[in-house]
Amino acid sequence: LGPFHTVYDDKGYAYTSMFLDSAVARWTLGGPYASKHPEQPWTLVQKLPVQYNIGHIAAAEGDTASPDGQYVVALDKWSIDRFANVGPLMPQNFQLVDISQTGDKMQVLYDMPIGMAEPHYAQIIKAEKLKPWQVYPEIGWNPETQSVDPNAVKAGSEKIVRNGNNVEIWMSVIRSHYTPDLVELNKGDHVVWHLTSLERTPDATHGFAIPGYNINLSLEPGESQTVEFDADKDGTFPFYCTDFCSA
Ligand SMILES: [Cu+2]
Repeated sequence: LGPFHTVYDDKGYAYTSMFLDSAVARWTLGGPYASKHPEQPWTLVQKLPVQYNIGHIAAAEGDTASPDGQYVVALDKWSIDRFANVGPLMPQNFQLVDISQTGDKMQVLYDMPIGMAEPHYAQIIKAEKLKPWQVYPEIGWNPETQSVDPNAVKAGSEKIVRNGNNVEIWMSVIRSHYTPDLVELNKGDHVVWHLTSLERTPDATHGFAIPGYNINLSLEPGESQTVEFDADKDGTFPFYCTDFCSA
């Protein structure tokens, strides 16, 4: 009952999410796919219970011309009694289903609670298809323009320039240190603050927080960012790295 979505494998089976049944239905395709499985074409082979009320469903490489056929993930909307209850909001539940054997041998291998909104459409692709950057291509990279930011600084060229009430800061960021590490402003100044991470080490992310001004940045290795604010409060305001590298 309650069929929602259908995905495919490499053995001529289709998998349909059954919302009201809380099940994954495996059924056979016909035509050119009829010889890939031992059963009759267009036949229900197995209804595997999942916990609970599955909406979307994803098969490994399932939307390509060459599905992988090893795994399906059931994206279940409700978990109810599956995990320790910590309040009215219970987690969604992703379940990894082994579909590697033919016939009625599907089984749930693993539960993964998701503490956020209802799981919707998802894809599973081979990891080697992803070629992510580990650090930005050059120091001072602006991810919005995909180029080196004109306000990026190199080590040694950091500076603070005051022009009347306008103060512009070019700061570098590296493990355990911001340069400059002291910035003096007057109440009423307009502040433009450029930050450049000099890091080339993968995963060496730094942060930059001035809690007194509600400023909170994440600076990935090599990234450059600019933040702008009006210094409208008296006092001394600490700034520090929220990735806790001691800067
Ligand atoms: Cu840091």
